[in-house]
Amino acid sequence: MLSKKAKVKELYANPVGKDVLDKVLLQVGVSKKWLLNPLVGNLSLERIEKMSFGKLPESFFQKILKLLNSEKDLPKNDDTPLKETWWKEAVFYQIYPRSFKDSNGDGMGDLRGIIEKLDYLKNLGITALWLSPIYESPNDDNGYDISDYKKIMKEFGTMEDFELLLVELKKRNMKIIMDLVVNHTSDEHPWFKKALAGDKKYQDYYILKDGSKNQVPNNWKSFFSGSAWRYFPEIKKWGLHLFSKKQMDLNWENENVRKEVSQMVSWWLAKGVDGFRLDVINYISKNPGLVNGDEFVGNLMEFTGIEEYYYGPRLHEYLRELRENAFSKYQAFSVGETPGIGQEMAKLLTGDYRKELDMVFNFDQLETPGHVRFDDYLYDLNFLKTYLMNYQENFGNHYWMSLFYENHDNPRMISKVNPAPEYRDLLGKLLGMIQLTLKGTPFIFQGQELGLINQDFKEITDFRDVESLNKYQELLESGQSSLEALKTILAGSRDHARVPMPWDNTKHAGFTTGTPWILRDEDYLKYNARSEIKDSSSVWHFYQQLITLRKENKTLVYGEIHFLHEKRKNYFSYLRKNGKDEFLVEINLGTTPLKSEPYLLEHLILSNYDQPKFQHLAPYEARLYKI
Ligand code: TEU
Ligand code: CA
Repeated sequence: MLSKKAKVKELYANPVGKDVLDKVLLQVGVSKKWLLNPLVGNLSLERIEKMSFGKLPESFFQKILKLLNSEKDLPKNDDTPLKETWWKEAVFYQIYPRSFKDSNGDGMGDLRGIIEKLDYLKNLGITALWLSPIYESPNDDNGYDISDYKKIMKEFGTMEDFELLLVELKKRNMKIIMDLVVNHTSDEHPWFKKALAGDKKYQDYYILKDGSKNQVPNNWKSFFSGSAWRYFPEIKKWGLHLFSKKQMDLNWENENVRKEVSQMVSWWLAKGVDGFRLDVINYISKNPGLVNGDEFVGNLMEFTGIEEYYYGPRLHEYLRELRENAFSKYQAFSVGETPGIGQEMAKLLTGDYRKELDMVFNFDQLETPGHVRFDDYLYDLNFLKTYLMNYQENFGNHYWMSLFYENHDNPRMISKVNPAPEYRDLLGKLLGMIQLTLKGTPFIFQGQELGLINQDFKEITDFRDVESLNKYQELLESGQSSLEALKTILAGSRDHARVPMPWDNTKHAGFTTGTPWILRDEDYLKYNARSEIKDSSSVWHFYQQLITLRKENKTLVYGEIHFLHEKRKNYFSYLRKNGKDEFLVEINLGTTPLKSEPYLLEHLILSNYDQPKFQHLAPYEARLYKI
C-alpha cells in the first residue's frame, strides 16, 4: 500500500501511478525527464504537499493514493511469442452512418447507402468496418443515446437492411464491428421511462439519488458542459448523466443491468457481427459513495469528478464478466474506447492473459503536451513520433495497439498539423504511411483516405453537435464574445468529422439528392472519391497501395520494429523485419528539407514525391524501401 511517505519514483513504479503522472505531465506540458531526475524522484508526497503551501490540498493526495492503491495487479512484461489473429491483420474503416451515404434522399446517410459503397471500400482494401451506432435513438447525441438496443434507427433503415448488409459483407469477405454504448442509455429508453413512472426495479438500473431540487448530489461535471446531474421532479430524484442531459448513466452495480447487456451483446453476435467497439467503457464502474471530485484534478483534466469513475474499482470484474458471458462464446473481438487510460492501464485492460478487452483506443496522441482539443494550435509531429516509439518499444507481445488519428469526435489531422494547402496531399500520404507500416491495427476514419481537412464553418448555426452547441453557450455565459467563442468551437468541434462524405463533384458532393442534415463546404469540388480514384497520384491511391502492401507482407503487421536515429528532430525512421524480409521507412516530419541516409533509390517502393532524390528528404516526404 502506498502512503503519503511514498516517493515520486515509487508512485512511478506503480502502473496506475505511472499513467497518472505521465498524463499530468502531458496536460501541463512538462517533460518526463523532469520527473526522473533523482531530486524530484526522491521527493515524498508529504514533502510535495508542504512545498505546495496549500495549493495542493490534502484531499488531492488522498485521491491519488486511493486510485493507485485500487490496482493490485502488475502487467506481465515477459517475452512471449506474438499470437496471430484476424483483428491484428485487419485494416479497419470507421463509418459514421449519418454522414456516409444517403440512399433515399432524406438528407441522412443510411444502411442502404453503406451497402452501395461496399465495393468502394473493398477496392480501397478495407477488411473490416466499425459502424458508429445505428440503433433506435432520439438523436440527442447522434445515436450515442440509445432508446432500443435491438432496433435499427428508423432514419437508417430496417433490420432487413442490416441483415442484407451482413450478407453483402460476407460476400466480400469483410468483417463488421458495432458500437456498444452501455455506459448510458437515452432518457427515452423504456427502462428509464419505467424508472420515471416510479418502478423501483428500473430505478435501480440508473444512478439516481434522492434529494431536493436545490441540492445537487456532487460537483461532477458533464462532458457536454454544466453539471453531470439532472433533476427529475416526478420522482424527486437526481439522475447522473456524464454526457448529455438525455444520456442517463446505467448502474452497473446492478446485476440485472449487466445481464441485460450480456444478453443484448450475445443477441447481436448470434446475428453474425464480429465484435464491438465499446463506448467510454472505462467509465462504467463509479466509486461507491459518489463523493465530490477533487477540484485540482478537475481543473487539470478539464472535467471534475473523473478520478471517481475513469478507472473504477469494479471495472476489471465487469469486463471479465461481459467477456465470459458474451464475447468469448462467439470468439468476438472487442476494442474499448478508454479516454484517459495510459499505457500501463491499457496493458491491464487488454493483456491476452487477462480475458478483458482485446484492444483499446487511447487518446494521448491526439494533442501535443499542454494542449486540449479546443485549443487553436499546430500539432508537432515530433510528438507523435515519440508517442508511437514509446508504444512500439514498450508494448510487449501480450498487448496490441490501435493506430488512428481521426474519428467522429475529432477534427481532421491534416488541419491540425499544417493547414497550408500545398502540403495537404503530402501530409495525408505521410500520415497513411505511418499508420499502415507500424505494429498495431489501423483504423481509418471515413474520408481520411481522401485527405480530407476541417470544414470551413462560418457561423454557429452551421454546427449540429450537442457538445459544440453547449460549449458555445457556456463560453458566452462565461463572458466571451460570440467571435471568441466561435473561434474555440471551430478549433475543436466534432462536426469537422461529421460533414457528408464527398463522393463526387455533383450537388451536395453526391452524398444525397435531398438536403443534407449538415452542410459541407465547397472542398468536395476538388476532393472527392470519384476524382481521386481517377487520379493515380491522389491520396486515395497512396492509401490503396499502402493497404495492399500491408496485406501482402505480414512483416508490416507482425515484424520486429527498430527505430533509427531516434533523436534526430523531424526525422522518423524505422525498420520492420521478419526473417529475410526487411522494410525501411524514412520520413521528414517537417517543412525543411533533410539530408537522409544513403539508401539506394532502387530499393524504394513507395514515396509521396514523384521524383525522390538520393540522400534528400523534401518537406513531409515519406518513403518506404524494401531491402
Ligand atoms: O466519446 C467519449 C469521449 O470521451 C469523447 O471522445 C467525447 O467526444 C469528448 O471527450 C467529449 O468531451 C464517446 C463517443 O465517441 C462520442 O461520440 C459520444 O458522444 C460519447 O462517447 C457519449 O456516448
Ligand atoms: Ca437516408
